[in-house]
Amino acid sequence: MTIKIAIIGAGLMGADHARLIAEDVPGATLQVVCDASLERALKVADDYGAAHALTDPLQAILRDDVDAVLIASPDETHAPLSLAAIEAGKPVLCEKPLSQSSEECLRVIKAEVSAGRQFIQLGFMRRYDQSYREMKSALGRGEIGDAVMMHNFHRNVEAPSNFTGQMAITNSAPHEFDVARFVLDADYTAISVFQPAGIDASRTGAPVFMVVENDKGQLVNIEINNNAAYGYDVRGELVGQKGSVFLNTPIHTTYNTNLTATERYAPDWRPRFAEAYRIQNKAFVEFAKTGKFPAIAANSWDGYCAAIVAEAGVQALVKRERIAITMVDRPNLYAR
Ligand code: ISE
Repeated sequence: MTIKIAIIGAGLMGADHARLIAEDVPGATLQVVCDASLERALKVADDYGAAHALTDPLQAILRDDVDAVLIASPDETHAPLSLAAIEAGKPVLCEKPLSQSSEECLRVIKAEVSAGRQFIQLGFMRRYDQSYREMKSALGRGEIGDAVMMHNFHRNVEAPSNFTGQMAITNSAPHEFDVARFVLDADYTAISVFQPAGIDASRTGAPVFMVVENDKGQLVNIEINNNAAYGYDVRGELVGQKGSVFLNTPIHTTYNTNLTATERYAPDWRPRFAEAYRIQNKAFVEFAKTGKFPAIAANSWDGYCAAIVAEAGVQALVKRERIAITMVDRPNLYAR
């Protein structure tokens, strides 16, 4: 059985997912590419051999020749399109965040609960990254004792021009919110957000430093710096009572010239997490085939958990105070 996929959004991520589906994921065909710009949809459809290019996402979701939907359109469209796909009974791989509003995530959760099954696999691809997986299993095997804290940093070369100051927390940090929750297997209870003095806080992508507390009493700190200039750089360290696991950026080559050894950084997240995206998308195709939700993938509940801490983070930044995080009860559909 071949799963026919409609990709909604033909920007940076949509085009990358189209390439992956067309070239790297067996058992799936790129059927439709949909984008608000027909020109962009046609280009990506043409580049990766999709049968159709459209501009109306609802039409793409409802087509009889589409079995599954991959949402890579702007953040504010993720939840409405996910709801439309749930109504059409089609599985979705939705780019993060599910929504920047926890209320809206709850609407998606409600729709899945009423349907009695999960449809949404959320694109927190770092769960599939080898380094985070090793970190999690070292903790599980007891090699570093009980976890005490997790340090994270997440740097981009330059923030896109549409980035607002708060998007460091609502668009970039959700990766860390999710992956630290996944590694530590704990929920968040409070967040504090700091901004260094001497920066232009109105500039898009101004840096933030967060400290998040969880219900196991562990501390997670996260630096987001979207204008780091030198390269895409994501690292972290899980600190336990008996040791630590450091997350390196995989570097495949060292260039030796002019008496100097040089290692290069990726320009953005696509090469850094290429393998994680590939495994994630394969898991999605398996999910679309079997209806069995992939074991380690993020779901709508995880999307809600990331959104609620991001919302509290924005408040913490605005009010300059520690904000407590309270969550609704987890529905049985998402029981661990
Ligand atoms: C972006 O939206 C992503 O998803 C990238 O993975 C992340 O590194 C970047 O900071 C986000 O803004």
